[in-house]
Amino acid sequence: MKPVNNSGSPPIQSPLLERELQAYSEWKHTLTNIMEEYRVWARRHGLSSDEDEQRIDACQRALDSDRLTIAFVSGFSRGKTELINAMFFASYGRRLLPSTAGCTTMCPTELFYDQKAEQPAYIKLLPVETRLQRTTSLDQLKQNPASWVTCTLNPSSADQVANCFQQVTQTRRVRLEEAELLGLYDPEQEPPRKGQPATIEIPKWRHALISLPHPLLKQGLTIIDTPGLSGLGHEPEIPLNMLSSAQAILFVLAADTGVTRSDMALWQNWIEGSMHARRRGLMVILNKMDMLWDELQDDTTISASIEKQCNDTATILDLPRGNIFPVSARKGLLSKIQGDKELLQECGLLRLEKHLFREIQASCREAIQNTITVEISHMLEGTIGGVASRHQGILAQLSSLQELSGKSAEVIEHLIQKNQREEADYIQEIHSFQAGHQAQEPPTLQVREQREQMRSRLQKLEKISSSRNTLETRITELQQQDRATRQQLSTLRSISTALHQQIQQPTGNSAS
Ligand SMILES: Nc1nc2c(ncn2[C@@H]2O[C@H](COP(=O)(O)OP(=O)(O)OP(=O)(O)O)[C@@H](O)[C@H]2O)c(=O)[nH]1
Ligand SMILES: [Mg+2]
Repeated sequence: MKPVNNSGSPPIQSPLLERELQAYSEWKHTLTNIMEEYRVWARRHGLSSDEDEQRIDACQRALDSDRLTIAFVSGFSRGKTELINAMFFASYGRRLLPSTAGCTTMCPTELFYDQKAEQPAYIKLLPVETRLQRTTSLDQLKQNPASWVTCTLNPSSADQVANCFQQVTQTRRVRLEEAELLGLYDPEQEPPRKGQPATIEIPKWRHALISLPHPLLKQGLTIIDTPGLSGLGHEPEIPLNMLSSAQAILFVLAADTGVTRSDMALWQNWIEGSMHARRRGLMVILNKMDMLWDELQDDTTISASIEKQCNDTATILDLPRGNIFPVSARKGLLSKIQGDKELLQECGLLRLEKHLFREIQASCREAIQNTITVEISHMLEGTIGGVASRHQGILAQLSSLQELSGKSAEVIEHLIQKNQREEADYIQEIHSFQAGHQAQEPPTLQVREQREQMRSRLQKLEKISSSRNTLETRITELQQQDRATRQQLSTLRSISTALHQQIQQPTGNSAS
């Protein structure tokens, strides 16, 4: 895609964001691999259960579907869309999403990459008439392609993409009754005045889904652009759900006006309440900082007035000063497109981008760490515990058999010696007996009985000897099991260590 850039410098990409997201994806990939390694190993050693398999599946699905979501919220015309263009789409060399004076974005717009789609570059628009199907939630509507109007995007043409994006600004003029029926007009709040046309302008679309093969979106980033104040109020379900699931919310104000009454209402209605549940990821942007740049004032005076605006905003919204970011989205977009590094530094965008990614990565990692710690670490610990107690059992059995085996050896030795003595005595007796009788005389009854006793003793000895063999075989078996179980424990412990180390491992530069 050719950038529109007359300065000759290439447009500035967002290497920081791309690097960070790349590192984050690799971090998740390694976690998935460790779990898969465990799954294969556990199956081979007969240590896997259906429940364990399901846990691993659930964790891998969570890692797979994990998205970093950033939502932009403000009153109309504070510069949300321009900020999105500047932060993420400057490499297209032009303003990609429509940003003009007055109300521009008319419906909540989600930008992401749909890797499962056959044609992954599209814009899908939900007609406002679907508001008549009051029981149908956005999630249900998302499952029903027939409800949406789809346009295919050509990612190699920035102009074609930007033209298609213009649709999010579309409105329709309808009669007041129709607007009322759609829930977009309340005659009690705004009674029609005499002489005024009985029509009203309403958004043409309820929601826009944009899938674009863009490097950051492909890494799992989702960006949510919301319409100004009125749009949020019309579709409460959509922004509320989106805001609660977003890892970061950027609340945009204009630096020249500070916190206006309508900004305050929006803050109190939509953001403030969710702050308690949100430990991190809330940033307030003082946009249009360039409006405070004044050639007739020196740099120190300008910096002091910007700092004052930031401090005042922090006080009014009861936030730490570190959550307030003065930027100029317009100059940011321009500086990136023109490759002007000095202007990029001045416009405050780099500081915001760095902070933003540190925040969202940290909150995503926290969520993943919690899931994996709860699901997989517990499962691994359970398996290690099971194998360890089996090992203890093997060792106990081994020790008692070895003790027995020692005893049997003594007993057998004793018996053999006794038998040898008896045999010697017997032979001695026979010799003495034969000396007193004729050599060829048949053995007497007594001699026959003695021989029988001798034979029976020898049989007993053979039995003892064979049971000793069985005992030794069993001991050898147990010794083999001991070695195999030790090996299993060592493998399990190294998988567990690898998993924990990976969970704690910092990703990318911002984590350091
Ligand atoms: N001077 C200046 N103007 C800006 C800046 N950012 C945005 N604007 C202008 O402010 C106007 C509104 O910008 P948008 O990006 O459309 O604002 P928005 O918040 O998306 O507005 P809605 O979509 O209507 O809610 C446009 O004319 C922009 O060019 C900035 O940093 N400096
Ligand atoms: Mg906008």
